[in-house]
Amino acid sequence: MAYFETVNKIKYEGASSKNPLSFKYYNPEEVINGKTMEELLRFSVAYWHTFNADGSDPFGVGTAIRPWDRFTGLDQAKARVEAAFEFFGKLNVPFFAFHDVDIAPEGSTLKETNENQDVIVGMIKEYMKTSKTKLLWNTANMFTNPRYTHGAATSPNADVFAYSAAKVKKALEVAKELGSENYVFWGGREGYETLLNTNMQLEQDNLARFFHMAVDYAKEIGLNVPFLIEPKPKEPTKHQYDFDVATGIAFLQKYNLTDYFKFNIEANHATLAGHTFEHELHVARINGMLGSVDANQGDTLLGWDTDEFPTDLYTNTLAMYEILKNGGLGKGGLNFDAKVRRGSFEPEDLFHAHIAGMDAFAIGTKVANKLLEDKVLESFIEERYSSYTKGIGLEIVEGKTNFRELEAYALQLNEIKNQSGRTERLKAIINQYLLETLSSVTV
Ligand code: XUL
Ligand code: CO
Repeated sequence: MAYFETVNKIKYEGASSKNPLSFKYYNPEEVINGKTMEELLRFSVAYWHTFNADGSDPFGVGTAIRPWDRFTGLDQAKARVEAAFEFFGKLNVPFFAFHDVDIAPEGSTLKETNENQDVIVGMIKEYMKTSKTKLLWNTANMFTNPRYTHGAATSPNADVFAYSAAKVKKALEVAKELGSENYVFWGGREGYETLLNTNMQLEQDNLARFFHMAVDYAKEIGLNVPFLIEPKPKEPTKHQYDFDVATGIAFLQKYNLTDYFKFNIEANHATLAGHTFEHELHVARINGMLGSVDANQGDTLLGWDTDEFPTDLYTNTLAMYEILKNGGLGKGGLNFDAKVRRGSFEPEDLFHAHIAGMDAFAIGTKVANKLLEDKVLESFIEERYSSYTKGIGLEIVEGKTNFRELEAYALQLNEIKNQSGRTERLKAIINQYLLETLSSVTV
């Protein structure tokens, strides 16, 4: 049966199309810099926001009634799989992502929960045989159930640590079974509420022990995929251990985990940490650790994780600039960890939201690619740092000088001349590229 009867397969129709259920800018077959947009952007649908969320918030119940809501339990989970693959096919999207609890209900025991997983994973595997949509990543939800109230791998309760290990063990087996491209760890409750009751050192040591056991088990079962840490500074805990990429790198270095982990960077998590999206992508990129992206956006007027669909062209341009400079996302993708607003409660809105995000990222990609082709920022930055390519600057970067020599050099300087950073000029150039790209595709 069809769950989205009013929607046909979404096609690229170009910017002048009046069909709301079409792509205006995302053309999966169009080649940019040697890759098709589909290969480059690797869009992914997040199961939890699209097939589980109902629009409820702390002040009110759900507003979205989905066609699969007339079922319950395992029957509902099966209906969700049918609906999901209909959605993936109609949206023509190459990837999806899920938490264990998104796809199958929890049972009253761990054994029963695992059995429910097996039923639905088997069904997903069948659907994947005839669908082009692959699994970008899966993960274990270790934050919703009350047992994780004090954390999972960082819980003060060793039984919770053990239970969490069992959950990740199962999720790694599922990743292997479904041929997942990556495995994600978002430490939803791996942090603390107050230092008055917290042994931070033990909690962080335990988190590292947990990651090492996950690495060992993945090796044991032949699961050879990047592990991705998804940083977030707060929410649900007051302070989360994977605060941002820089904090994550320090953690991975301290505990000898850098060989196995990269980062899954979420835009709204970056802004919650007081960074821009492009800052987090940049820090990961220059450290060779940009793994994948949770594509969404926050609201500048609201200080929490609103998980909106990423429609901001400026931000998407700067994000794609980092991604293109990284040579693409490798095995990662652009996963829409984004939800429709509570008022957009019709099933069709799920399509409108994804189309909006995909089109906005397609534009960002075109603008970023043109900026890179013309070496706009590269040339400026190269010139700005040119003092390090000759004379004393070259000696500094080659490690051939010292404080004594530098003092002697400084003493004979008459006047130090700086150059303008031209921030406003550069911002104007970005606007010019954005507008030029938009007018060239809107003919
Ligand atoms: C929560 C969040 C998660 C992770 C996966 O803010 O982003 O959905 O992406 O657990
Ligand atoms: Co996320």
